[in-house]
Order: sequence, then C-alpha cells, then structure tokens
Amino acid sequence: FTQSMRAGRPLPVETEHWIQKPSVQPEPEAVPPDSPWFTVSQYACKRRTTLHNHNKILTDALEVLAENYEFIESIGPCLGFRRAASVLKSLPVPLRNISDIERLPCLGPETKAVIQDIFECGSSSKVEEVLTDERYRTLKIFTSVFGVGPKTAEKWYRKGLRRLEQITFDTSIHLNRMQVAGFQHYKDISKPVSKAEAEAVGRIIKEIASSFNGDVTITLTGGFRRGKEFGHDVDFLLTVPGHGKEDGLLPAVIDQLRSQGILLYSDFQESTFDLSKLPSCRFEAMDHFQKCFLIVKLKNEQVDGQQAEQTCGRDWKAVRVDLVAPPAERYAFALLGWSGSTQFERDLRRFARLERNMMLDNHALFDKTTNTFLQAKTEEDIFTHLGLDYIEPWQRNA
Ligand code: DCT
Ligand code: MG
Repeated sequence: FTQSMRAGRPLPVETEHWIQKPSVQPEPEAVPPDSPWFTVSQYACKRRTTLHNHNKILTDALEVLAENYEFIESIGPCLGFRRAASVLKSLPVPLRNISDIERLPCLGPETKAVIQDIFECGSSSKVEEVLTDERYRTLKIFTSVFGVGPKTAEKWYRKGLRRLEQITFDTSIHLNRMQVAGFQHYKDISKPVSKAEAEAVGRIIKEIASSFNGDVTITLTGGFRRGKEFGHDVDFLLTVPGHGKEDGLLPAVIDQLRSQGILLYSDFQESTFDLSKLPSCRFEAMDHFQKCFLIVKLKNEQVDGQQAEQTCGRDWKAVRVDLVAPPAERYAFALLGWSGSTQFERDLRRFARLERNMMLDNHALFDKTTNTFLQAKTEEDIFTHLGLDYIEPWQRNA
C-alpha cells in the first residue's frame, strides 16, 4: 500500500507552490486540472495550508481511515492517508471530479478510490464501514482518555470492554497516574479549550514564571499559534536569556501552581539535553528539553468574556497544559518543532533528510555534507538554511 502511495506520480519537489505564482486568487470551481495552480509539492513544508479547508468532506474521510490504521499500528498506510489528506487541505479550491486529482502528489489508488466513491455516491463505503466498526468506535472512545494510547485501548477491547464506565469499575485493570487523572477530569479535558481560555492560562503561567526570573518569555505554540480558535490542550514555550538560566524553572512553576491550589496533575520531565553530546545525539521524535504535562484548574472569572457564575456546580474547568523550557540558544528549533502541525513537522524533517542531506529536530539542524550544526536565532533562519521559503505559522495547518 505504502509503495503504491509513493508510486503515484510525484511531481518535481522543487516546483513552486501554487500560492506563490499568480497574484490573483482563483475562483473556486474555475480551476482546470491542467492549470499550474495544481502544481503542488509532495512536502507540506513547501505548501501553504491555512485553516480554510476547501475539501473537508474528503479530508475527514481520509483521516478516519488513517486513524483506523493507527489503531492497528499499521504505520505505513496510516501515514499514506494522512499525507494525502494534508495535500488536499492545501488546495485553494474544492475538488469537483476525479480528473482534478490526477496531477496531485501523494494520492495512491486507495485514496483515489475513496475520493471517487464520495464524488459518485456522496460517501465512501470503506469509510462508512470503519465508522460503524465496533473496534474502531471503541478504540476511538478509549484513546480519547488522557494517557491512553492505541496499545492500552486494544488490550481493554480484547478483554471485551466497550464503555468507559466498564474500565473504571473493572478491578482487574490497573490505571497509571496519568490515566487516573485522565478519567477523573475526563468531562472537562475532552471539551475543546478556547483561545480565551488558552490566553487566561498564559497569564497565570507568565505571572508565576516571572517571579522565578523577570526576563522569562512565554510563547503560545501548538494549534493556537497556527490560528486555531480551539485546541485539545495549551502548549507554551518558556525561555530565559542566559546560559542555563532556565534550570529549575518548571519545578518552580509547578510548586507555585500547587501552592495556589490549581494544580490537578503534573508530570515533570527533567532535561536530558546535553550540548556537548549533540554530535552523537539521536534525532528522534520526542525532544530532550525540560518539560511538563499538566492539568490545571482554570477559574471562569479568569477567562475574558466568560461568565463568572457556576456551571455544573463549579466555577472552574480542568485544562490540559504542556510547558517546555529549552535553553535560550535552542529557542528557534523548539518553537518550530512545537508549533506543528504534526504533518508539517514530519515533512520538514523528511525534506531536510531527503532533499538537503540534513537532520532536523526540535534541538538542532545538522548538515551531514559539511558535518556542521547550523545555528539559528529565528524560525526564518532555519527555513533559510533549508533553502525553503518562509511559511507563516498560520500557513502550517497541514
Ligand atoms: N508535535 C510533533 N510531533 C508529534 C506531536 C506533536 O511535532 N508527534 C508538535 C506539533 C504540534 C505540537 O507539537 C503540539 O502538539 P499537540 O498539542 O498535540 O498539537 P496541536 O497542533 O497543538 O493540536 P491541538 O490544537 O489539538 O492541541
Ligand atoms: Mg496543542
């Protein structure tokens, strides 16, 4: 399957993306499939993907299939469908018929079949089948709990469990600390977090962190930095100028949240980042910076535009918050990595590796040709090193 996805008809990777060509926006429906507008790169980091998705029906369908493959840990097909969905998200117009997709990269035969079904019947039988599949539906519910991944969800499914209440009542199941918190605050943290709530959390963290070090800067990253109005959590980067000045920052923030009585859960991970070992450092998915995964109590009155009165007998909401504190000189790499989207990050790294013989991750950019680390103060510096046009955060919704 993965092979067939790749075999498709890859366009030259160095072609300019559609948005940089003509100066006027095309009329939806008016784009012929052989138009240069449809010159789309196979790399998300060479496309500009805003939140305005003209092909949501198609991308939702493809993402259901991707998720289903993720649940059975079939990574190749999962990434194939995610990549195809990502290509469609970048298009400036809705696709109208099957011939429109001929020139698009990353669309394998299975993706094309799904799209054809939707064009012809209004839905895809393959997708409908997954949506009604008991296993898919159960894993979807179980993995919606903080701390529960596909492996655990699958284990519970195999035990015959189908509903969340069954998990909490089953005495033979041992939940780890994260999952206990996940169940405890399920109702709140499964609700989307609004931009106003994210900003309120930002003010709380900023005030606390500033008493640790007055020079601290805190940056909202993740989906909110890409312009989303809602997210599943709030991601912040905290930095302090000066070598090693961020040491102890997050433990201090956590202590202060606890003494204010608003810390509901915390998982602190000490930094394992070591500059002197960087040349031998493995380039991997999760970074080595000091970080913590939290659940905090956000009072209604702290949120702009929100009624201060009680909802469900409470005047607060539990919110998932991630804090990362990289050393100041790693800031640009950490910011780029934590801004997402996941698909955009995946393709930045893939592009660096395959097209530039470089290795990129949240810590550094290494040029394998010259055996040197490339320094960067800003995200723009990193795009320049990679020979890529700068893509604004709000254009990284790949
Ligand atoms: N990230 C990544 N690779 C992963 C997971 C995350 O590069 N495997 C990056 C991209 C986004 C950022 O970290 C924050 O992750 P999330 O909060 O999961 O994503 P988000 O885009 O902020 O989504 P949401 O709006 O739902 O929080
Ligand atoms: Mg997020």
